Amino acid sequence: MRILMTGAAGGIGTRLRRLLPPIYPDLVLSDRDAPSDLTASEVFRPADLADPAQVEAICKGVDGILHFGGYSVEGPWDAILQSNIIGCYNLFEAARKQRVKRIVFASSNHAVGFYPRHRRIGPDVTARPDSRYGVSKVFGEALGALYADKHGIGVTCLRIGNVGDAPLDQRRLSIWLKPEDLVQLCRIGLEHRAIHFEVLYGASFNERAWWDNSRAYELGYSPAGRAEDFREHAMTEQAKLAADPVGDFYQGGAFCSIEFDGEVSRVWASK
Ligand code: 15L
Repeated sequence: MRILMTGAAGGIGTRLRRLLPPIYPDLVLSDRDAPSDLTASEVFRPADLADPAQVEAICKGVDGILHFGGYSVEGPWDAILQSNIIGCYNLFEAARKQRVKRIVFASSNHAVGFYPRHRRIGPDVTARPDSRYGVSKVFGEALGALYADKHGIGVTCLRIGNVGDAPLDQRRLSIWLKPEDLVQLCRIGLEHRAIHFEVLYGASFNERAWWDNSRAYELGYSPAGRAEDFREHAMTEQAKLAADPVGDFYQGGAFCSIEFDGEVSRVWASK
């Protein structure tokens, strides 16, 4: 399979550049600017997601796409609009025109960040985005459903928690995703025969998980990472953080408290 990965210069893209080549030797990397440490063995094609012609050019001859490109945190509306709304549309549309068979879309836990931490949620819950960024991820999931149902592209949306070598704080003990486990989820999206449209949670085996990820397990996911192995480190880091009455209550953490207006007391009424 020829696989295109957008967002190759980003945090997740940088990790996947090291992990994917043994599995997908025919890997094409893309981003607006080339990663500074690009090696001679890597194939890189620059593209601005906001430019439809550039996006179509990188999709030529591709069997599957890992779409990790775009704006990856909360930001100004125009930046989110260009990268994650227009850019995401351009990507799905280019994939349709170029007859790409599979897309794995990097959605985010921030599509559902305003669920309180005491709620266990599955992939079918109503969207509760915690930011403009979260709204753009809901939009991407909706595009994925449309292009699966109308155009037959096999789409997997991964509501990614936090990818890294270890969980960074208490919240991340629930949502941590080991990079190798992300690779497994990408492989399911690109290769599993049963994929039509799926929303899966991008989390390792975390005992404190807020998410019911049983569909991923049904599809063969077998995560190697276990957040609790890093509990002490995460709790030490947590102790260094200031209390955040809004962010500490909701799954989305600090994304929920950014620009939060009004009564903090209304937080406790959340279901
Ligand atoms: C995300 O979606 C972001 O891309 C990442 O930078 C982290 O903030 C992560 O969520 C998180 O919730 O920890």
